[in-house]
Amino acid sequence: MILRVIHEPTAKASTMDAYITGLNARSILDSRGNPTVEVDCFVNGALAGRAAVPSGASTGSHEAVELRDGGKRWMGKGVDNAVQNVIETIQDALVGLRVDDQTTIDQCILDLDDSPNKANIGANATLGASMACLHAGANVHSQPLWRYIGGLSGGCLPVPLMNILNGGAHAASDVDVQEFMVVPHGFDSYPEALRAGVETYHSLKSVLKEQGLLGGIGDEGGFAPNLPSNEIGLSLLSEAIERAGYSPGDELGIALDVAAQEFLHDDGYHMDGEVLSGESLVETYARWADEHPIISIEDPFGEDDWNSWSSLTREIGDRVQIVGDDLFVTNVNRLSDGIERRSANAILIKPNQIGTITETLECIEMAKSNGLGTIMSHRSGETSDDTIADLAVGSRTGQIKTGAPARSDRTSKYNQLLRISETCGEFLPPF
Ligand code: 2PG
Ligand code: MG
Repeated sequence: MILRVIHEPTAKASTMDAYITGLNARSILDSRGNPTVEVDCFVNGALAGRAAVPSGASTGSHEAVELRDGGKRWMGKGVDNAVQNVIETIQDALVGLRVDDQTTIDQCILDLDDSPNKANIGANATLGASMACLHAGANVHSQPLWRYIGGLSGGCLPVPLMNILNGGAHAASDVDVQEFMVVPHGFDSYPEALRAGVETYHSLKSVLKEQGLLGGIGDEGGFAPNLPSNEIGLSLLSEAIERAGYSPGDELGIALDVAAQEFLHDDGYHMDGEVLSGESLVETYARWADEHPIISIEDPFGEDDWNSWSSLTREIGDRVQIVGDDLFVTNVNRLSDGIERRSANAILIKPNQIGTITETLECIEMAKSNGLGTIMSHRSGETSDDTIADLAVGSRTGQIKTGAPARSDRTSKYNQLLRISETCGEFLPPF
């Protein structure tokens, strides 16, 4: 038992003159070595908030647009135009606004781009500015970010969905399923849950080593072996959970992100060397859920295959969380369609899919008020920015997925949640 002195701000800094006086932006590197946008927000001439934007690999086509420069420099992935848009256009619009009025800040950003998907300014520019202002707002109120976001509702630590075996677009292996995650839901606190997930990660390493399967690491820090079939990945996870001394199902469950859009072709879903229809994939998932401790399946079908989604949710939605990522893209319009069609019973929340904090929070609110589960999420390309940890706690999503417990782009989020757990004890896994 560690006894510690709690250092929480007691006096409130003066917020009388908390106005944005400037923004700065630059291109920095993300975890895959690609450029991404970082933004600074100045209040009264002093740096008050900083944020960096993540980037996906298996991106949904309905996501807000990530502005890339194209051409030869940085293999076309430069973000100089997005940086320029922050420094000129967005800064012009925000200087003079109260930094703690996030709704107005985000509305002013939205007013700058009349395209339906932020294609003119770039969602990487808008999210960088929006998040930097959010940090600055918390700072001028001398509040931890999660508390600033949570307000009177306080905060709740999320259960981590830890991606310990990587496949699909995140690995150079033959595994079709993108993410095999362990979910330590049978524990009393976030730190204990995290420890169980970390121990399982290390156990998986020894299981893979024994079977001669230990090779590279995927983009999110998980192991990335070639496997005879996708289902073997499920068995390996259960073995790792048991090897770590835990009970699969009772203490740690398995969550998948199939990212099926990545292997959907004109003739059907290409999985395990076969071409499957949506209907036969429904049967496959139902069988997997019967035979393995699966508690959550994300993106089981393509982003516009609405009927297969509804069919799976009808079939196993009473016992398995069915999560829309590419399907909903953190967009309230796509989400309300899905609610009407009963396509899923949970949503993945990625701030950069939509491009501002206010829209992200609105989407969480819509999901919750319609009884859907909510999972805050990183992207496969990340930085050390840990904003999503505080967002998950303050907006009480209940779940977070942020990769393996390895590589500092992933552990920065898990570690921030450890810090938050020193003052926020609520932990209510939804499983
Ligand atoms: C996903 C994410 C994060 P990417 O599909 O859920 O794990 O991957 O950022 O590549 O879209
Ligand atoms: Mg996904």
